[in-house]
Amino acid sequence: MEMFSSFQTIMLTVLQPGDYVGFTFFIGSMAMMAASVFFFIEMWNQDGKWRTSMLVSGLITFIAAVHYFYMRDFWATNGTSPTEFRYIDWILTVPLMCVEFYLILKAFGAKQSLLWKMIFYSLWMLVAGYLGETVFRDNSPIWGIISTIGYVGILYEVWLGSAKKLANNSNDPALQSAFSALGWFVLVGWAIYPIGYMAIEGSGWLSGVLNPKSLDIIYNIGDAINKIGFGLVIYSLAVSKKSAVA
Ligand SMILES: *C/C=C(C)/C=C/C=C(C)/C=C/C1=C(C)CCCC1(C)C
Repeated sequence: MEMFSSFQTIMLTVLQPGDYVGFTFFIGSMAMMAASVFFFIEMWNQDGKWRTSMLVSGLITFIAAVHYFYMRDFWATNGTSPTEFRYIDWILTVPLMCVEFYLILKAFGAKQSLLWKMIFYSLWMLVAGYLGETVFRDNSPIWGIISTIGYVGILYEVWLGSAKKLANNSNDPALQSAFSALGWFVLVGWAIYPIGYMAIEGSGWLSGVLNPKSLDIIYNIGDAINKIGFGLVIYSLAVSKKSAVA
């Protein structure tokens, strides 16, 4: 009996039927890993100047894959949100997504100041979000609003600011359509996260409506869409630019 109950404790750390959060952590880890293999291998089939962008796409999904392995175990062991791993992942991968914007616009005159501005906005957004989910959890809406200022800063750069102007002036239809696809990911795909944040138990604006567990499910769906989607946009751009020689 003694042995059986400790066996059960071990069994609890694997997937249980009905553990939808656990499922999405598991699927997320596999999807991120598969996407990384794809981007790392496909980068060698692209012209040289696109390899850095492809490498960054692979790094984004690879960093996420490693964090998903940890988050999956953390969830299975504790049954609580792996907030620290989540934000460590984001603080590495979101700035790398800003790097993607910079890299594809570099040939059209993007300056490093654009990159630093976008990284600054993303750090602002994520630090405020982390504080709202941890230390100041009772006041999560206020920190969510502070965080949204950083998000709006990124949106401004991409939809109206200097990044948009560079894309418009590029006279390169392939670049422009990739840029606009990335812009839609930031506007619609990234807007998934604040919805998850509003599920914070107690103080979240939607905490009466959403099950607290939906926070991680929503974040996991957002990550899969955005990280793999971003990489695929870069991949299609690289493929469309491939010189005709086989
Ligand atoms: C790969 C990870 C990505 C693209 C993460 C993006 C995260 C966000 C856009 C988070 C935004 C938030 C707000 C705009 C307000 C509430 C707090 C956050 C951090 C969830």
